[in-house]
Amino acid sequence: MSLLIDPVQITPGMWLLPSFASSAQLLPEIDQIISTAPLRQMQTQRGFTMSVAMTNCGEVGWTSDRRGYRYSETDPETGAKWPAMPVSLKNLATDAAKTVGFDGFEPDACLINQYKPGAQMGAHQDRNERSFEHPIVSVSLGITARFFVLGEENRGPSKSVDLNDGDVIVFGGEARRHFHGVRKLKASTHPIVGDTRWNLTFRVAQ
Ligand code: MD6
Ligand code: FE
Repeated sequence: MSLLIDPVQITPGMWLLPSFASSAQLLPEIDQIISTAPLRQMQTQRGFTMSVAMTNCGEVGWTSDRRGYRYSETDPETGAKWPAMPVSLKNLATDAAKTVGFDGFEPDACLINQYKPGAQMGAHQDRNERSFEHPIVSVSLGITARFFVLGEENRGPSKSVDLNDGDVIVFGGEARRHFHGVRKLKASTHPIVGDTRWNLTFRVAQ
């Protein structure tokens, strides 16, 4: 499948790989992960509850609570280590990065986001990772969401792209520091995934 992919550059450093991933292949992996590390709606430092439900796989996982954002080796809900990153997921991320010139991408963390209609993600930078030299690879499954990107500051004009089932984004170079987010998800149904959007972001956190 990936041989047919034509990467589209959205902004410098941000690439879209349309239909690079398959929800039929990935959903069973996600189900397995959430059976040991259940989805949860995290609190922000300011005390808001996120509309997106999250969990992780990998050596470390991203978490948020009243003390702030960080990566942790254990799931604060269960005290257990996060489930290992399935090799098939890791290879997908490594292949996507390589397709646009980031060779040797070896993620150690994967944040799994579940969106239901009405969920959104406000503009943010991903900056809890130790280094910005590595890209983030982002896989979208299920119903379509509108992703927006700004610049190094959280203002000014944004660029938007609709992320459909199977679409992969590679977010590296100068884009790695750019603010971005997801507009409120519109209700719709995907034949395999149902009324849900999944987003998996693969990172080199440590
Ligand atoms: C989402 N994605 O698509 C949220 N971050 O649901 C992100 O926040 C993101 O797609 C860094 C790099 C790529 C991303
Ligand atoms: Fe992000």
